[in-house]
Amino acid sequence: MWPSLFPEEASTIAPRVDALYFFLVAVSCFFVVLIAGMLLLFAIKYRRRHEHDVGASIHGGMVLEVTWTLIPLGIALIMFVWGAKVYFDEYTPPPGNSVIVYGLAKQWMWKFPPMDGQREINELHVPVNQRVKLIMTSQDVIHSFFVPDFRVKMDVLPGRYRTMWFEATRTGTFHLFCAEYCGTGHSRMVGQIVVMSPSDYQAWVAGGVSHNTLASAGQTLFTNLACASCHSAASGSRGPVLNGIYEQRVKLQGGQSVIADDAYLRESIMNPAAKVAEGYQPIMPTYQGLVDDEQLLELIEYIKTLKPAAASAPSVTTSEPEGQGTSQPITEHGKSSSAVSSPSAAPTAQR
Ligand code: HEC
Ligand SMILES: [Cu+2]
Repeated sequence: MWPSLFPEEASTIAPRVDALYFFLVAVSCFFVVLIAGMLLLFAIKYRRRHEHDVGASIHGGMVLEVTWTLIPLGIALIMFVWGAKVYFDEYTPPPGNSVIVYGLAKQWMWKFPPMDGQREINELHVPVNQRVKLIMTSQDVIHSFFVPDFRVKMDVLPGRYRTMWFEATRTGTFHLFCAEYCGTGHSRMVGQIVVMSPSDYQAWVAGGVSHNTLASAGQTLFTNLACASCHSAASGSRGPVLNGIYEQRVKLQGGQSVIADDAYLRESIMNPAAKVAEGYQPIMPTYQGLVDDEQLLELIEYIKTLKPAAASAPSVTTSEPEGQGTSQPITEHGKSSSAVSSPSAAPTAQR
């Protein structure tokens, strides 16, 4: 629109943020003009004309008072409801398919461990017209992920996962800033988001050197850290089998329950005693200090690829008939046949 004054509108949420912003500016302008105009008008109209003038005494006007209370109240409520709607839409990733991106912020760089693509620093490649869900954490102080052209900004906090999403609407290169003063190198903590056409993106993903994705690195860790000694069907139920746990409701000791999202998986590994799954003893050791943030992401990514043992067969076969599960009749309660499948799910699952 105004290229030099205003960042581009390059995401689906950008026009909505701008509409709200222009509304706020318009309301402010209107009242500035109204108040300043009346100030001038009244100063002239009711100026003192003679030295002995005495102002008229006024005892208030109910109608006037109610009007100038209710109208601004209404306007403020419009701003509140509108703003809240945009805010919640921006920070709640819609369900359904999106490209998942992990981000690690540290003094003074942005790291994006590879999902299917390549390891990136201060640069992130995403496809156009596709939702991108960001799961981010910081390895030291508070940073803030800010892409002005997308109108997205999120504080990135240590010890916690934060999620946000965006959908870029045009290809190109867009600035990424850290928008939270984070130390000497703060001004250098910049990068770029490269939005690519779907075919370019596929080519870029395929160009990843090895297919050592997060999930397969996680699988190695899962073995090396002996997670499997408690978390496999063969472990005699010392710990819960983790297949299919992601985004499912998990019952906890004491009757409560939680959704097993990224934050829950993170906490279960770093601080297992915080929320103990129902029916299990709190015997899991903490892995705080044993795994770093990146390894933690790898483990979580691996856990997400573990398909539920019995229920996966129908859902897998609907998308792409692989001939394996389709020929067998799926009996509703017959778990025995599929229970033999080991948890070594292919880590190439696409979301
Ligand atoms: C000594 C056995 C043991 C080891 C080793 C172990 N866990 Fe656990 N884990 C458990 C038990 C028991 C629970 C359930 C009780 C709880 O929530 O603390 C559990 C819970 C979990 C949960 C939450 C599951 C749920 O249903 O709520 C996750 C995720 C998890 N572990 C991941 C891991 C990972 C990853 C590793 C390896 C880095 C690991 N565990 C190593 C015993 C173990
Ligand atoms: Cu920073």
